[in-house]
Amino acid sequence: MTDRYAPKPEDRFTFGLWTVGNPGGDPFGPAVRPTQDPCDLVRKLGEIGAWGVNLHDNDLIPFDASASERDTIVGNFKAACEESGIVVPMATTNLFSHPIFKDGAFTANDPKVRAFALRKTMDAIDLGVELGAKNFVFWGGREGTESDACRDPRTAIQRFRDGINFLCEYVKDQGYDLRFALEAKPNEPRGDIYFPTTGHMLHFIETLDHSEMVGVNPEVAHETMAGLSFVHAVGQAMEANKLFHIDLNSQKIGRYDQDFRFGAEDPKQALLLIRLLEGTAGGERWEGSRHFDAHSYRTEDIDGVWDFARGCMRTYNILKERAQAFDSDAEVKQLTAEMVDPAIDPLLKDFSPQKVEALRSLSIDHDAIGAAGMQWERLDQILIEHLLGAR
Ligand code: GCO
Ligand code: MN
Ligand code: MN
Repeated sequence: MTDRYAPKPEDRFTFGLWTVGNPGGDPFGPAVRPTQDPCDLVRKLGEIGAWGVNLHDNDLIPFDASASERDTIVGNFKAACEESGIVVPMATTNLFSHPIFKDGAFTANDPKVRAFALRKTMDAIDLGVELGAKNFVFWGGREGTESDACRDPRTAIQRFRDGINFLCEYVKDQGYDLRFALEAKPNEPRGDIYFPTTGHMLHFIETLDHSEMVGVNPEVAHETMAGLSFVHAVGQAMEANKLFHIDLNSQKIGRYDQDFRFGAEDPKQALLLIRLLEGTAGGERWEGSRHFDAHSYRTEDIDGVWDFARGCMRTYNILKERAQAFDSDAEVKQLTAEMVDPAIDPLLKDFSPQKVEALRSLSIDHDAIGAAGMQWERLDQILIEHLLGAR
């Protein structure tokens, strides 16, 4: 029997080397799983039906590797990807582990740190392009503070802008076909991180020299940590044509960055997100990678890691089917049908003094409208019943 939820290449599921390779260490205890070889991870990802793998430079190449060591590692990795039919759609750079970055990379006060960050990122861009990546993610994990006495936040923003502008020019100068995706997070590992939400990033992007090359990489857990709606953040990014990449996982509100298996904590929100990405409620399907930036519970061994990875993809496909069922439900269509009023709609945009007059002379029974129920209780119950497989 064929499994209708089995992942297929066209589903575009990707995992980071750092996700399925996460050995389970946390601030209170060491690793509980062995370190896995990146080539073995890629082979296994191919076996379980993923489409691609993403990486930080140092997930593959040790921080202090020589040029010839680097080339050997990259050669073996490319061979493993080809053999497994796995692509590398996204790459990034680790600007948070080495102590040189303890007070930030592009925003650090010391110009030598900022120079080192630019150099390391250019090398990581070269690596990503060599592996075929079309998106390069910036997650400024250390770009923040514990004490804001150390730096004017305006200076931090200007330094970050200088860095991204420089790197956009580098990509153009090399003739690379590569876009940047900026990832926001409110805190952790810093007390506060600059540009804490996707909305902050969307504004910052518009201040760049080459804003057309730069979009966002929103993450479920990060927006949820800030107590915000991920669906709204992704919707705003899509509406602005700035959704370049996405980090899927799950998270309880008010906790540390949990990076749980996709859909584990928030199946209803996950379903609403999939409606947007797949376009089941209207609008075009978003064609980017469905990237899982999550990791297995610390309780698991290596087999548990693959249960985790299969679970992310399977839950996505089950929820996609549920979203399609919800949006083809006749009652849902009727409840959500767009209200059109050809006499009023043209008055609501494109100001003119005549429209002001027309708006003022409209007869609107505010009490009757205010008294009518919206039926969103009914709609949400139908959503829940589709989610639970009862409809
Ligand atoms: C985190 C982040 C990272 C980034 C990754 C790629 O909270 O640790 O989500 O996992 O996404 O560094 O840029
Ligand atoms: Mn992330
Ligand atoms: Mn995260």
